[in-house]
Amino acid sequence: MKKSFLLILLMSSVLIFSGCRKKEDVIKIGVVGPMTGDQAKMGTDFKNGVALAVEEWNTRGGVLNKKIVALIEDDQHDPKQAVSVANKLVNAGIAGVIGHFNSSCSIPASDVYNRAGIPMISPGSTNPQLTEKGHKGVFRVCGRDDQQGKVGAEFVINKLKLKKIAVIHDKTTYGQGLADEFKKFVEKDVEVVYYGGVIQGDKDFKTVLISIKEKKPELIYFGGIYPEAGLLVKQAKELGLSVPLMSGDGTIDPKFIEIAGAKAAEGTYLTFSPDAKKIPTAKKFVEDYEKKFGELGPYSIYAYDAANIMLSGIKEANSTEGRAITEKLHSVEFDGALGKIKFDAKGDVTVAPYIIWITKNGKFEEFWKP
Ligand code: ABU
Repeated sequence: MKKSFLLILLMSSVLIFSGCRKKEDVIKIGVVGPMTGDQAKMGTDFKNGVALAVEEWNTRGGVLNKKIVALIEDDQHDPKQAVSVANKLVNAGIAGVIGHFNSSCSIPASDVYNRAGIPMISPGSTNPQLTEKGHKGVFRVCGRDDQQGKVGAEFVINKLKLKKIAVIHDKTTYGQGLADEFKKFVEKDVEVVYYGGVIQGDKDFKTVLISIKEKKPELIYFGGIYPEAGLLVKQAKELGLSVPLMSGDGTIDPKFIEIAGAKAAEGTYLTFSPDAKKIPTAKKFVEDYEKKFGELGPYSIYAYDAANIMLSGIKEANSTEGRAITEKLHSVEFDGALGKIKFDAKGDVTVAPYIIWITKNGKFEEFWKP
C-alpha cells in the first residue's frame, strides 16, 4: 500500500514537472486577423504565411532552443473583438503578435499590446495613424495610405489625364482614410464630382451608384475592401455605369473578381506593391507556400516576413522580453522574402513601393509605375 502510494506520488511529480517544463519550452506568438466572415481570405493568408515561417524555424530547432507556437485569434474585422482578443493573447503570454489586418482593429489593439510592452507587426494595416501614436513596439511591413493614395492620384492625373471623378469609401478607418488621402492629392488637378460613403456589409449600392451616374464621372475611386468593391463594380455595370473603378490594396484579391464576375471586374485599377512572384528573394517562399497552401494571397508574403522578423528579433535580443525585442526590431535590417526590410523610428518600413495594377481576363496584372 505504502509502495503504491509512493509510486503514484512519484508519477504525479514527473507529470507535473514535465507539464511545467513543456510550458516553459515554447515561445508563443499571436496571429490575428479576420479568420471568419467576408474578409476571412485575408486572415487565412496571414495564418498560412505565419505557419510557413514557424514551421521553418521549428525545423531549424526553434528560437532560443524553444519550439515556437502560433496562437491564432479571430478579430472578425470588428474593433471591439480586436481589443478582446488582444487582451486574451497578452494573458496567454505571447512574446509578440503578427496582426491585425484591418486598421480599425490594429489601432485600438495596439494600445493593448503597448500597455503590456509586447511588440506587434502588422502585415497589412495601412492607415497612417497606426504608427503615428508613438507606440514604440508597433510596426508594419506594408506601406501607408498616404503613400498609396498619392500614387493613385498621380496615375489618374498623369497617366489617365482625367478631369471628373467620383470618390466613395466604406466609412472605416482604412476605407475613408485611403479615399481622403487620394482625394487630397487628386483634387488639385481633377474635379471630384461626387464624394460619399457606403456601409460596410451592405449588399445593395444601387442608390448611391445612380446618384454617381448623374454626375457623369470618368472613374469611380473606392476606399474599401473586396466584398463591397466586387458588388459595387458588378452593380455599376448592371446600371450601365461603365466607367472604371479604382481601389487600393484592400481590393486586390481574387475574391474581388469572383464577387464582381470577370467581365464587370475587367479594367479595374488597383494600388499595391509589385508582384511578389517577380521578386528574386521571394522565389523559395512562393514555391513552398504554393505547394503547401495553393495560390498566394496579396498579404501572404507580408505575414511570412512579419513572422520571420519577429522571430529574428527574439533571437537577436536573446530574450522574450518585449522591450528587448522592440529594441532589436528598431535597430536591425532584416533579409525578408520581400528583400531588405528596415523600420524607421515610427515603425514604418523605410521603402514602400506602390504601383498600379489592372484586372485583365480575370487576373491582376502590373500596369503602371510612378
Ligand atoms: N490595407 C488593406 C486593408 C486593411 C486595413 O488597413 O484596414
